[in-house]
Amino acid sequence: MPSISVVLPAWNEEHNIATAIQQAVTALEGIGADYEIIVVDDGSRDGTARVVGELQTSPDTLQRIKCIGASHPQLRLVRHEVNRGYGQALRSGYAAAQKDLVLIHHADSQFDLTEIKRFLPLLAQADIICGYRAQRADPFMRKVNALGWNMVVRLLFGYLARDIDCGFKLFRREVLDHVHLTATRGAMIDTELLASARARGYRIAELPVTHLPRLGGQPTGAHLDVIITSFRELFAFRRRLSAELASEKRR
Ligand SMILES: Nc1nc2c(ncn2[C@@H]2O[C@H](COP(=O)(O)OP(=O)(O)O)[C@@H](O)[C@H]2O)c(=O)[nH]1
Ligand SMILES: [Mg+2]
Repeated sequence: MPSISVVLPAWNEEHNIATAIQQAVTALEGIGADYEIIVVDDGSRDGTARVVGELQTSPDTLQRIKCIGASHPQLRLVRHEVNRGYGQALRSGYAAAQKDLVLIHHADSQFDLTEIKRFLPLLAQADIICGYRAQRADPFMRKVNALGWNMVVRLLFGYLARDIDCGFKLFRREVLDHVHLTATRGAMIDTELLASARARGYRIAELPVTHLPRLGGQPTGAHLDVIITSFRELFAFRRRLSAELASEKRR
């Protein structure tokens, strides 16, 4: 039975979060997993945490989440008092994860989580399974940004994956014990995970995933300050990774 922590970062997603949780429940029950869903409320100013709290206390709302409030609840909420950014939201979720595998899920439901079925067999040959959006359902400028980012990452780290920031990833939790994640806002977190893990010998596999338009609300990943932070962190990480590997070699 797969044992999976779903990490679900959410920032002002009160209209989407219940659907996203329900989708995770359906997908994980569909594969008979032992699972937990960790919602990281990243300083939302809307009712995101309230909706999760309601789902935790009234199991009827989500009929299939059964042991809410018990000693081993499946739906967990981690809160940031103020917004800290996508990278830190994922890091908080990773720190809370207790199962053998970690699955990233987004609150805007741009992925079809039932495709997790196709990820599991790849664990025989890899430690990190990275989806790629064969047909990306995002605005044109967003795709251009992504192309540029992927090219820069490839220049700095070599080939890691075709769609580095794809939000549909599954990996062994033990990978987190061997990498040092520092990303704050923006896209760096995925590069940091993949490059750090590969440098320590972890294997990456890829497969195409369906990508759907955002369920509602606004994406914020392409704001200028987020892009600038991402590049600044990326170059600093390139230098730090070399230093980390050199010091590990000396030990
Ligand atoms: N962009 C962004 N997303 C966040 C943040 N904190 C948590 N999230 C969540 O991360 C997920 C991905 O965000 P989204 O804006 O849809 O990114 P995109 O799909 O790459 O455009 C969503 O579930 C957000 O609610 C944050 O500070 N910025
Ligand atoms: Mg999105």
